[in-house]
Amino acid sequence: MSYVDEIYAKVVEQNPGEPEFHQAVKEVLDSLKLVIDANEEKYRKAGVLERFVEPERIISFRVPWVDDKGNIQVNKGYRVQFNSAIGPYKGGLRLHPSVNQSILKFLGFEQVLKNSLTGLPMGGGKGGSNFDPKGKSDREVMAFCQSFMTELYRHIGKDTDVPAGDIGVGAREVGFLFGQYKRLTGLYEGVLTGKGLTFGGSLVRTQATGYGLIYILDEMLKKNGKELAGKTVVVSGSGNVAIYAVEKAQQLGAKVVALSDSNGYIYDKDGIKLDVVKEIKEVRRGRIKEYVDAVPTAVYTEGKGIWTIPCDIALPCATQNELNLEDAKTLLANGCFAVAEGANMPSTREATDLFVEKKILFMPGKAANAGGVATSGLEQSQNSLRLSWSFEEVDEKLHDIMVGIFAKAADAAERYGVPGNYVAGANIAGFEKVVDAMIAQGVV
Ligand code: NDP
Ligand code: 2IT
Repeated sequence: MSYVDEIYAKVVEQNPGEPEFHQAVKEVLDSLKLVIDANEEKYRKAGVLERFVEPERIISFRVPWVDDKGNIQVNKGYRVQFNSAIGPYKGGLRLHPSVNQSILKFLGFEQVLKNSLTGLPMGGGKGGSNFDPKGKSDREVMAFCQSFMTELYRHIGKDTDVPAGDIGVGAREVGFLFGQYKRLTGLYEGVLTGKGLTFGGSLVRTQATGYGLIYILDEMLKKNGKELAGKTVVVSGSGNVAIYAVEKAQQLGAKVVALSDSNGYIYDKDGIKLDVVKEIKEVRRGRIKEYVDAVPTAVYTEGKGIWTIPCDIALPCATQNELNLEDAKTLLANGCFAVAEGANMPSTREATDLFVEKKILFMPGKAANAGGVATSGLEQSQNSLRLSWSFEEVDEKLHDIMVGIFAKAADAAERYGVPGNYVAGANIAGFEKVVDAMIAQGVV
C-alpha cells in the first residue's frame, strides 16, 4: 500500500465516528499523492504524514452557565490545536448545536492548509461548543462566553493560540470573550481577532471573508478569460460570509438572486436588496423569510433547494456538505460555470469530484475563504505594532493576498500536471510550506 493510503486507513481506524474529519483528510491526501508518491522515502522517514493528520493537542471541557430562568445549563467546549509548524495556532470558534470533535478536527485540519496559503505566519486550530446562540438573550450569550473563556484562557495567548469568529460567533461574542480574557489574565493583548474597532479590531475584518471570496473568484474568472460583471449569482447562507460576498459581488456588477438560512431560501429575480438583508440578519437577528415582507416581489421557499435556481456562479457560504452530487448535477445542467466556496467544505466529495471532472472553474474553501483569517493575521500585526491601518490599506493587502493565493494554487496545479485543478493546487501549495517547516523542526 502507498504511504498515503496507509495513513488514510490509520486515520479511519484510529478516529472512529468522525466522518467529517475522515472526509477532509481523504480529500487532502488524495491530492498529496501527486507530491508524496514521487518522494515517498523522504516523507516516510520523517514520519511526516502521521504527524500531519494528528492534532498536536485537543482540549475538551465543561461549560456550565445559568440561563434567564435560573436553570443550570452545561455545554461541551473544545479547542483543537492542530498544527503550529508555521506559527501560533489560529482559527475560529464555532457555536452551533451540531458542533462535535469530528467537525472541529476537520475545520482545524483545513485551517492548517488555509493559513499556510495566506503566506502569513499562522498555524492552524479551531474550537467551539454545541451551545446554540439562537433565541438566547444577550445576557445568556454573555454568561456562556464568560464560562467558556474561564477554561479557554489558560490555553491561548497572542503568541500561542489566537481564536476568532466562525458560525454563531461574531462581534458580540468576541467582545464578551475578550472582556473575560482580560479580566482573568490582566493582559490587554491581541489574543482574539474580529474584535470591535474601539478595542483593537481591524477595519475590513467584518467584510474580509466575503470580500476575499469575490476577489479570488474575480481573479479566477479573469485568468480564464471571463468576468463577473453581468453574471447571475446564487449565494447560500445569509450570515457574515454570505452578506459581504453579496456586497462585493454587487459592487463588481454581478446580479445576486438568492440567499438562504437553515429554514429556507429567498429568490429575488430583480437582485437581492442587501440593506434589507442586513437589517434582518445583523440588526434584528431574524430569519431570511422576513425578506419577502419587505420585498413582496421576492419568493420564499421553505427547506433546501437553493441550488435549483439557475445561475452562472454558485457561492456556497453556509456550512459543510450543504451541496451534494444531485445539487452539483442540477447546477451544471442549468449552465453554472464557476463555484467558489465561502464556507468550509460545503461541497460533498462527490460534488467536488464532479466539478473537477467537468472542468468548471472551482475554487475550494481553503483557498476561497482564506480572506477572513488573512485579515485576522493583519489584525494581529496591527495589535503587535499598536497601530491601526486605514480601510483602504487593509483592503488592498487583503486583495493582494487573495490574488497571491490564486497564483499559488494555479502554479502548484501546473507543476504537478493537473492545470486548472485548484483543489489539488491549493492542497499541495498549502502542504509544501507546512511540511518543509515540520521537517526542519525535527520530530516534534
Ligand atoms: P454565520 O453564523 O454568520 O452564518 C451562518 C449561515 O449559514 C447562516 O445563514 C446559517 O443559517 C447558515 N447555516 C449554518 N449552519 C447551517 C446548517 N447546519 N444548515 C443550513 N444552514 C446553516 O457564519 P459565517 O457566515 O461566519 O460562516 C459561514 C461559513 O463560512 C462556515 O462554513 C464558516 O466555517 C465559514 N467561514 C467563516 C469565516 C468567517 O470569517 N466568519 C472565515 C472562513 C470561513 P441559520 O441562521 O439558520 O443557522
Ligand atoms: O474558517 C475560518 O477561516 C474562520 N472562521 C476565520 C478564522 C480566523 O482566525 O479569523
